[in-house]
Amino acid sequence: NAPFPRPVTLIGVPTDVGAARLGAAMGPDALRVAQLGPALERLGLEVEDLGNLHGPPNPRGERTAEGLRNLAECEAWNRSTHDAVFAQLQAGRLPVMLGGDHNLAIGSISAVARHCRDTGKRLRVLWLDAHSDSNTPEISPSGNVHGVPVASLCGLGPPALAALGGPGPALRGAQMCQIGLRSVDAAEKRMIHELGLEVYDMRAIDELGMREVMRRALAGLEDDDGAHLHLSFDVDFLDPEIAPGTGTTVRGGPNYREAQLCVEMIADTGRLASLDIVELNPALDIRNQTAELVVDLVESLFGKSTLVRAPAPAGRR
Ligand code: HAR
Ligand code: MN
Ligand code: MN
Ligand code: MN
Repeated sequence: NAPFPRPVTLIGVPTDVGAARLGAAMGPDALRVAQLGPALERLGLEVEDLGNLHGPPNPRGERTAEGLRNLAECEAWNRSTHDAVFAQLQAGRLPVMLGGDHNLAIGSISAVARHCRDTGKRLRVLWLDAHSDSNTPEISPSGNVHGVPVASLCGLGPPALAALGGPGPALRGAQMCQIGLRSVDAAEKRMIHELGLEVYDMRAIDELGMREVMRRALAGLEDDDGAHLHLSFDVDFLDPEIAPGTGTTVRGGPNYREAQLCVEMIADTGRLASLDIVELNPALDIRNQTAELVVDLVESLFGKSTLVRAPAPAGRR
């Protein structure tokens, strides 16, 4: 019973400056090769592909005084991402980031938060990931920016990143729900509690099942037509047996059916309004199977596997 979704804009963000390994910069094209746009069009959506954003190459820098690698490059990529996402939201469209490593979520989510502040929408962020990405520069074991976007969005990060969407934190921790975690650093665990994130790790999925986890994660959304749901989908959320094409695989993730149920239940809320697809690394993939799996899941996210749904409003096909 999801309302017919708004038009979609694909935005390629070919960056790996936030990651330890090269290759995620090829993610946008792998998703295009796997026919993401045509797949969404087959569902009756209007889709425009803006092509790729431009930004600096990866200097593979050392940690600087701020504690992070490639900070200036990450700032540049996130600034372009922020501006592109904000413009699409203002135009009433649903932006889909084709990543790119997870550092780009700082730009996309800060733009979404700004849009929600401007329009009085209630923002909920779902973060599907094997990792929490809640390190601060001080506690990050690696200095890689894809490990710090959550803390940064909550105001704990270098101003270059934390203030992208305007002054003040983009998010309160309680607005974010993380699902699928199974690799969290020791100090990062304390940060999760400090930030007040809602977390369902793999043990919660084992004990409660994906259905109950998603029921809790999505509680209240369906009935709230003032809600904006942003999904940040890190490909390493998925079990490496089905999704080898990503830089930091961790065994013991959701299997194919669990992943389908997860995105189908998100589709049922009808509130999805922006999406990041991140950490796809074609250099590590096998015949583009991970990109094809992601396209399959994104189809379900936009209602493909829903058997009974309301007809599209008049004037739309
Ligand atoms: N927690 C580790 C760090 O901060 C690894 C984090 C990132 N890996 C990702 N992000 N793919 O989800 O370096
Ligand atoms: Mn809106
Ligand atoms: Mn991540
Ligand atoms: Mn991850």
